[in-house]
Amino acid sequence: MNRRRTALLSLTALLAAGLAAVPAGPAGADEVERIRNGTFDAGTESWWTSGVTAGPDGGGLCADVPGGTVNRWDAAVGQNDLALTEGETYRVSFRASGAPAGHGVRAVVGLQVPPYDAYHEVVPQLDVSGDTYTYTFTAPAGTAQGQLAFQLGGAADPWRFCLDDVSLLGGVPPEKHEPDTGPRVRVNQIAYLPRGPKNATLVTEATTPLPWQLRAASGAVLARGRTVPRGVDASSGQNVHSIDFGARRTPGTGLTLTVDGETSRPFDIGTAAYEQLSLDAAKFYYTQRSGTPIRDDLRPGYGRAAGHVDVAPNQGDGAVPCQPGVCDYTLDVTGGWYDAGDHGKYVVNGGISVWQLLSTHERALHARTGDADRLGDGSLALPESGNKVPDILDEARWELQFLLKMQVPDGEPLAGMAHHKIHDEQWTGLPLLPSADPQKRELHPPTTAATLNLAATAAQAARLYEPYDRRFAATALTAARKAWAAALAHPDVLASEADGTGGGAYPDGNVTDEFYWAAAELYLTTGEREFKDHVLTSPVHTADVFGPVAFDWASTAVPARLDLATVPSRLPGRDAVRRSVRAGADRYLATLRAHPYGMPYAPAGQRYDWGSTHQVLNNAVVLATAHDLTGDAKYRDGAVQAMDYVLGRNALNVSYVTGYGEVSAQNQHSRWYARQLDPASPRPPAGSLAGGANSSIQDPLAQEKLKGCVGQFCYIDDIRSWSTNELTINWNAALAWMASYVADQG
Ligand code: 9MR
Repeated sequence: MNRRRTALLSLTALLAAGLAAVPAGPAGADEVERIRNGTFDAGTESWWTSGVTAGPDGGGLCADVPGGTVNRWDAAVGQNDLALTEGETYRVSFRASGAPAGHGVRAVVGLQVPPYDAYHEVVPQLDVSGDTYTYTFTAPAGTAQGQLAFQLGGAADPWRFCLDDVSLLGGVPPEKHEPDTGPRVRVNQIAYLPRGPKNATLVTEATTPLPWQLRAASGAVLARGRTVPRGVDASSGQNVHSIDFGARRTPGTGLTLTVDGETSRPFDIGTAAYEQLSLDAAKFYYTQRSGTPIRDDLRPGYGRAAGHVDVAPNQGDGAVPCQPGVCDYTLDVTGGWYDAGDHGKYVVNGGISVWQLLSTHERALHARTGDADRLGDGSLALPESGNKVPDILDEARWELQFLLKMQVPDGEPLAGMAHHKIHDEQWTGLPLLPSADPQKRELHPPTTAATLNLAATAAQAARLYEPYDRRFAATALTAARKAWAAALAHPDVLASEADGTGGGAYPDGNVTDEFYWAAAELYLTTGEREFKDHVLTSPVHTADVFGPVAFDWASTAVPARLDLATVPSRLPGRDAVRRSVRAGADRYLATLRAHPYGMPYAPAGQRYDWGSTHQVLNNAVVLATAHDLTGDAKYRDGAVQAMDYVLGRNALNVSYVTGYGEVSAQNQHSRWYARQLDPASPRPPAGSLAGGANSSIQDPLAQEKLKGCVGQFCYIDDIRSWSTNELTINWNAALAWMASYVADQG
């Protein structure tokens, strides 16, 4: 299932720290300079210019950049025919200034020929006096047609750019990555519930119990105890102890744990943070919307033009053709959410995301501790707020309407099926606003998996929107039935693993679980015999589906099982379904109890999955559902404790949720939350979940910095690391579900 994105244009930029002015040192023995005439001693020889008036000035080169160009590449200076070797590390450095101050220059090393892949890019802001900029990167591919370009276009007014001392040194040593993991006492940096479990992990060489103190912000000791040595933790390679301070129930803020000479990052005992997190995690979706302007009054700092409406340079999603040879019609597939940090829209991932947001609402309707007002009308500051429909349903509908548009129209051979995905013909670079994407958009072939995702979510929608909009509910149910019939007629049309240019492949070789899921949702909505029979005769119905990873976009048996267990129905044998959920939860509980970091996640060989943070959360969803079903506090305590890992109780001492915790992920891979690359771009909004540790480290940055990493350590908070640090609609859905659940336990 590993997706390669080698042609990605997003192998980019450096941390703000890397922007410091560092003089380029002399070349060492094996270091080879690739730039010719980098000091401009021979005038402009070897350099080209485009869209600017440029010439030698003050020992360097200066360019007068016209105002009013659209794209960065409309005005540029550069050098071609640089030989780059795959896997070799390069240090690129240059001195640059800009007048007036504040203009950004996109300095990019990449291909001078199509598809113009960027191997490394940065957009530093220039000032008038000038600075030296130095970055290190490893070339993901080799070429004799490498280019270093300084792109200057896109400004409204003319400005002047000056450049000197340009160097591209090959054969430099890769930069060693030493994560700053802070104090060795690892806590949930947000909050522990007053009546919930309270656990922490200490990294230490000590092998005997150590005394700990829980302290108030004032320094006063509130509680004391002794650690429990746990030996070497396989998921991190660290020797650790665990700390249990669950006896302390009094709410407080700014608390710390002190042990072994170290003091933890601060945390609260309270519920308020989870109430906020349940909102922020769900608010994430509005700024992922395609096809509509994002209102700055609703999301200050995040307003932007509509993406992929038919306004240049977008080619728009209003009439999208298929890939050549796939179909001869076009579809209006505007709307929906962008999947992640890319501009693609994928039905299978949209499906699981919609299901989990709808389930956040549906759980609140049925669970003892559920509070459906939490995400009710007016809660999420949406354009639709105030329409008397719960905001969470308004948000999910934005994607549902897109999913419906992906259905093959009547009269076509595959009528009723759903196209797998729609995205750019080629990968684009970062940063790039959705409205600035110039690529051609294409529909990819329909698949059985996408069709069943449509059937499942549209069927679920039919029962949940019924009280608010009967017409929409009826439309959804009709589409779901049609999709179901089309999937039965075409039961094994699979997505190609090779279809990963310009967007993710999302291949899934087994759709038995998708059939089961769609049948379950159709049955729960209609009660009809055909769907009941399919559920009862599916091998998935009685299979052990609670593996190390409970569910994700490709594994949808558990979503079906959870809904069959919790949504009222007359399904024969429903008790056995409920017992199976409980048995699954018992397993995650056992994993959690054996884990010194308290996670219900221990993949074989500690090989962390792509998006492991959401896998931890989805396993916790099973625990939470067992609690909803049985009322047994041990399941609640397990579910709640799983949040600790995501919020800071981990080997890296980082909260994977932006804006939550003293140190949190800030640089997730995204084309429009690209602050790390461009100071004019925002960071991801508060409540954005990073994918987290991924043992397969598919991107070149992670391959360079994290080589040989163990489990939890396979993560880096860098925008270039798309395999460990992206943000996505399906991962945030797991966070939204769990944050709501935890808030309900207050
Ligand atoms: O999260 C997805 C992972 O499970 C798959 O193995 C991989 C290959 O298809 O794709 C991941 O999803 C990415 C998608 O393909 C494109 N948009 C960004 C997604 C997160 O990286």
